[in-house]
Amino acid sequence: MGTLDSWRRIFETADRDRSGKLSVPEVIASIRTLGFALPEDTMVTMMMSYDDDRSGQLTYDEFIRLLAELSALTAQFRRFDTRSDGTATIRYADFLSLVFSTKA
Ligand SMILES: [Ca+2]
Repeated sequence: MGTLDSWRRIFETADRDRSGKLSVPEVIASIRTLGFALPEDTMVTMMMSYDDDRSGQLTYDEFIRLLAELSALTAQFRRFDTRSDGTATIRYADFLSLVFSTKA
């Protein structure tokens, strides 16, 4: 995932009702469209952690920060998911390094 332009396009595509914010179903549909195969409750948990004003919806900035961290964490996880089966064995120290390295 790359330029601000493409992120703007992803947001506008996700914002089906053109409200300027993304609801839970809009976020879930968008993340799935981007190729992340995640259970709904996982996506809701991720979404809520970026919903800074507790509005139940994500602004553009909140959504982009969520996508950036999701992409970064996924890339890090894949280094440990050596069989590409969605599971990994990871040492505690490596786990902490992984999580903290994506906080920008
Ligand atoms: Ca919307």
